[in-house]
Parts: sequence; C-alpha cells; structure tokens
Amino acid sequence: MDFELTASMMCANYGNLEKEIWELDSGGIDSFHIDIMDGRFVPNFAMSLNDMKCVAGKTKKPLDVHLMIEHPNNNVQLFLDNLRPGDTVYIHPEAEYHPSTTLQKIINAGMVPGIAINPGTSVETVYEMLRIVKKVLIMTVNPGNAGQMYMPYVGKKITRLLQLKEEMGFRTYWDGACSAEKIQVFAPMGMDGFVLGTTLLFGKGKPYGEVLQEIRRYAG
Ligand code: S6P
Ligand code: MG
Repeated sequence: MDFELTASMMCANYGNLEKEIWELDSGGIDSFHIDIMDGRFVPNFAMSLNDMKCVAGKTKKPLDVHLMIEHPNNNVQLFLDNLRPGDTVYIHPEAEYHPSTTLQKIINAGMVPGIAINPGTSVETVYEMLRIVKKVLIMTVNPGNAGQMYMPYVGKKITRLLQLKEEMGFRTYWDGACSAEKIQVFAPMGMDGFVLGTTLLFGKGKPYGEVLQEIRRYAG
C-alpha cells in the first residue's frame, strides 16, 4: 500500500535541528511538514519563515508548508520565494476573503496548491475549491498545537472526502493525533498521506528510521 509519511517539524528537537532533519531524511521520511503560525489565526507561534528556510536548506525532500496565518494572500509570496517547485503550500480557506486568488498564486509559482480543513469546517464550505487544489489536509484536531486528542466527529467528513477525491482530482492527507490504528484503518480506505507528530514519531526514544519502518510494515 502506498502512502506518504511527513514529519511535523514543530515537534522536532530544536536543540539539534540539523541532526533531526538528517535522521528523518536518511530514516526514510517522504517529506517535511512545516507548521507556520501567526498567533492570530491560531493561538500559538510554532514555526516561521526562517525555520522553513533552514529545513529547506538541509534536505532535498519536498516541503509541505501548512500556513495557519490570517490573510495568507498578504504574505504567501515570502514563502513561495523560498520553496522549490513541487513543494506543497496549504492555506486555510477560513483565513482569507478570496482563497481562490491565493491558491492561484501558489499554482503560478509552480507549487502544489492545497487547502487545510478545520474540524468545524464543512465540505460544502470548501466544495468549489476542491476543483482547484491538488491536496486536502484534513485537520483531525483544532489547529495550533501538537499532542491533542483526535476529534471523532471528523470521521464522517473524511469518508465523504475519500469518496470525492477521484472525481474531483485531489489527494487527502491526515493532520492531527495520527496513531498506528488510524493509519491501519484509513490507508486502505485511500488516505494518501499522514502527518506524524508526537503521537507516533517524536520523543519515542527510538531512531526515526526504525519507527518509520515499523509504520510501513504494519500498514503495508
Ligand atoms: C497542528 C499542526 C499539526 C501538528 C501535528 C502534531 O496545528 O497543524 O501539524 O503539528 O498534527 O501531531 P500530534 O501527533 O502531536 O498530534
Ligand atoms: Mg500541520
């Protein structure tokens, strides 16, 4: 079964970020998930532009940039200017008046356009954008922090998006409290990728390569 594993870098050890990136990269991670926060759209500050540049400079693997900022249209160019073609940029449609304009900027820059959907945001609210984007990041926790509990009510929306993805041409990614059990259930249903944070990857006292191999084995 083919699915993508991406590391949530806000959960990494910043005391030795270079080593963390190297270990994840050589351990077989597919991409690096960068949670950018502004303290307004979400009540936290996690990573910022310089952190993203640092990760980009230390790996050749793709970046998966999750913008949790108000009015991303005002600042998205700063991020686009420091990414490589083929990297992904997710915006939150709730954070912008005209999200389709911002998505077009992302497409014009050669990046993969995505939307992140909050637990409380319905498929209906973002339906037309599903035709524009290539990726949908399904938030299974409220955005802002790592180490939260999975919100079971998101399950119905996940099933709906998995039904729509072929017809509308997007891929689906899981973000929040991703456990072994969730990968075992949702990868066979067609989930294309999973963001790994404190639940499954970081702080386990095991080399990342070992954890990643285990995940691929039990869901393979
Ligand atoms: C949350 C953020 C996520 C988390 C990740 C943490 O706002 O978008 O990417 O960093 O989900 O994973 P976990 O396993 O600690 O919930
Ligand atoms: Mg995220």
